[in-house]
Order: sequence, then structure tokens, then C-alpha cells
Amino acid sequence: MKTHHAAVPATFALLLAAPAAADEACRAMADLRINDVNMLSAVTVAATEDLPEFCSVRGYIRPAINFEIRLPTEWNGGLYMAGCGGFCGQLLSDAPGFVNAMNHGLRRGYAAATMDGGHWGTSSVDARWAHHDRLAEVDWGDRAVRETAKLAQTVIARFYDADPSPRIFAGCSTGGRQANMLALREPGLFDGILNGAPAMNYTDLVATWMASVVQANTAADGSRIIGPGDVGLIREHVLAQCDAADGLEDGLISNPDDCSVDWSAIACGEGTNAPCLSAAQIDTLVAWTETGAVNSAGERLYPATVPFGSEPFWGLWLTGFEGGGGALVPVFNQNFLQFMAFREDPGEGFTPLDFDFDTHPAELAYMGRIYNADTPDLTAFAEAGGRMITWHGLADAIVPHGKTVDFFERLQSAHGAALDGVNRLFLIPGMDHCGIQPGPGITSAGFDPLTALENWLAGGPAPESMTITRHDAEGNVDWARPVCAWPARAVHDGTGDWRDPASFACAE
Ligand SMILES: [Ca+2]
Ligand SMILES: [Ca+2]
Repeated sequence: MKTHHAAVPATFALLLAAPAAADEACRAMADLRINDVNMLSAVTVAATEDLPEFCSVRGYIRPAINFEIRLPTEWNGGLYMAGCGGFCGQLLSDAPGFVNAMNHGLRRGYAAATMDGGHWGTSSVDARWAHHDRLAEVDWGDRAVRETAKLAQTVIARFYDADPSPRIFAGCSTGGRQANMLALREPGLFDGILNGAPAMNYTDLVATWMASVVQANTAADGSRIIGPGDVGLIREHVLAQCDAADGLEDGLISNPDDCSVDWSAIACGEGTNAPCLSAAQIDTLVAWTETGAVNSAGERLYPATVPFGSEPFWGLWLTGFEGGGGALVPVFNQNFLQFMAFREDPGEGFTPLDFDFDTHPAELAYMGRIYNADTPDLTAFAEAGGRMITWHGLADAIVPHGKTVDFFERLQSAHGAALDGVNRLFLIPGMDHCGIQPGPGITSAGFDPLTALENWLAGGPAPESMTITRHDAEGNVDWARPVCAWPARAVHDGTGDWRDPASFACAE
């Protein structure tokens, strides 16, 4: 990619390298007059060990979409925009790592942009901002991303006197929902999209499915049935039954959908002294991992369940931690039901236990039209030349991969083999939601879909595999292997060292 410099008036051309001229070009961005946009500041930020020198442009798109655009002095010609997670609500310009983090692109020389989803919240699981506020809900639904993306492209064109290419969006979880939304509603806005763990049907996932998870783990007296003290036993038992079932004893459950767990060996019986699970706890596990969200007729309301192998991550999502904290799913579910899920907010007082699986799912349709990006039709995105890489951890207990696999099966029915040239799915063994928490698999730091997307956008073939790498606590490579484009899987050759990627090949 070419390197560009900030466009400065001809008078200053001889001073191009001088900091004063670059700073003047930056400060001029604060004076741009753009419809519906209030610029607040534009300042040059000096290079650090972590980041190159950039011009930081901050402001808001009316009424309340706060954004930051970072324009590096040494520009690679592209745009990298990051999505946001959960209910968003904070401008996380310096989010670390790769997930919903614009600096990941800035480090490679992209102009970078991010936004807060169109409202302020105390955290990404706080939805009080949505109480009787349809405009804020529409902004969170898609306008915050779309308008920030358009604004970033305008500001880039003014600053560098060139349009960005390629234009890349990267998001995970809600950021993945935003990725799908862009492909469906604004197919020409980005050339390439990195789509992680997409929460694409927010109403069915965060209202219906999460309510089933919470109800299944709540006893008649309101107490939690499975708590943090039970997870170790469950985890050991699941691993013992599922690790080798994928053909390789490596501490990872690479095909969680192919394993079924018999709980009887750890069920409490008369006179049991060993650690064991009560009948109620086993009922909860069966509801979480097999039954899922169902109505009173037994019909499945969501095509995913808690995957086997996700137990190491249950503290944060499902059960809470020893000593407190965690268990975000009940909080997330309750906030969504109270303030976001229904056309008329039931508000405080409505709890996950009030969710009725026969009547409430149909009442979610109104807000679903605002939030959901679940239509298996990438025709317009393909016609615009779009390329997407979708990735999902196979140990994700809050946005389980089953929905993404179901969506890809529907995409494949709609597009056939042409799907491979537009959107490729990578299912990553042992990975937590968005690769956030360390566990038996890798975190988001252990793979690099951005390079794969860059190569694809530069005219290379659609990616067939990527290498995932696990590092130990000292930072040395523990193991590495290919992860293959769905529906292929990395298959072990039966004899080689499983820590060596050469021992695997992609096969269906
Ligand atoms: Ca509302
Ligand atoms: Ca295994």
C-alpha cells in the first residue's frame, strides 16, 4: 500500500515534514462543517512505543453518537473501523488487543475509527439509556456504525486528499451483529469485514435464549443451582468424555457438537462421599447443553445451546466467580428485557423469571426489526465486491456458535458454492467468547484474521485456513495448528506431534 501524507495547503508544501504544518492540517479538521456532526477537537498525538503519531478527531453525530477518528501521519491508505461490544455505551478508543479495538488497525498504518453506539452507559451491560428512547435504540441498532463510517470516510478524504482503500470493519459480539448489519444494509460501505461471534439475532439470543439459561439455573427459592464451586467437577467430567471423542487427546474439545455427556457417573447417590451433582444440577446442565430455549410444546426457539468445552469460562458468563463478580448473562438478559427487548419497556421489576416462552417471543418482533441482522442474503454485498471473514470460538457460552453454523447453513442454501468467495467461517477450538479469557484454547491474540482479509482484498484467493497459535505464560509457542474454513476441519494425521501444525490437514 502507498504511504500518503496529510494534505496541506501549497504554501506549506515545503514544510511538509515540519510538525507545525502537520499539526495545522490536523487542527483544521475541528473546523469541518458536516451536516449533523459536531466536531469537538482535533489534536496531534505524538508517537509512543505502542502507536504511531496520529491526528485525533473527536466529536459527535447528533444527537449522541460519540466518535473518535485517528489519522496517522504515515498512512497506509486504508480505513479500519472497530465495532463495540454488549450494549456499548463507552468510547473505548484505546481498547487493548484485537477485539473491537481500533488501535489494532492504527498500528498497521490504517486511519482508524470507533464510536460508542450512540449513548452513554455505566458499562456495556447497562441498558437504562434505552428506557423509552426509541431514537437511542435505532442509533445502537445501526445508525451509530453507519454514520460514523460515512463520516470517517469524509474526514479521511479531506485530511489526506484521497479516498481510503481498502475500507475494513472489524467487530465482535455486538460488533459482529454490526458487521452482519453492514453487509445487509450498507453493502458498499466497506470492502472487507471481520465478523467475530456475531450476536446477529439479538432478540432471540439476549431475550429468549438467555432467559432460558437464567431460568434453568434458578431454584424455586431464587438461589443459583450451579455455582462457581461446581464448575471444576463439571469441567473435568466433560473433558474426560469429549476430549478424545474428536479424535485427538489434546485437552481441547474440537467438535463439541459431536459429543454427548452422560452425567450419571457424577450424580449424587445414597452415601456418596465424592464430589457430586444433585439431580437439580444435572437438570440444569441438560437444559443448558441439550434442550436450549423451548416453548411449552417443546419447540426450539433458538438454534444453539451452551457448548461442551466452554466450562472454563462459565464464571464470567454463567455461574459467577468464587468470591463474587461475573455471571454477566443474568445481568445482560435482565437489562435487555427491561429496557430494550419490547416495544413498550416493562422497566425495572421485570426479571428473567417473568419471561414466558409461549407468549413473549412473538412480542420481540418489533424491536427485532431494529436490532437483528439475521437474513441469509449476501447478494448485494457480493455484488459490491465485499469480502467477509466470520470467526467464532467453539467454547463461547454467551453467544454460542450453533447460531452462526445455522446461519451459514442457510447462507449456503441461498448462495451455494458462491458463498466461499464472499464470506468464510472459521470455528476456533477452545476459544472463549471473542477470545477474551485465556483457557485451554487460544485467545484473540493467537490468530490473525486481519492479515488473511488483507491478502484476500489484495486479490489473493479466499482463505482456506489460518494458523492459530497458543503461547505459554512465558510467551513461548506451546502449540499451533491450522483452523479451516467451514465446513472443513483440521484433521490430525494420526501419528505426528499434535503441537506441530504440519500434523494437520483441512478435510470435511
Ligand atoms: Ca426501550
Ligand atoms: Ca481433543
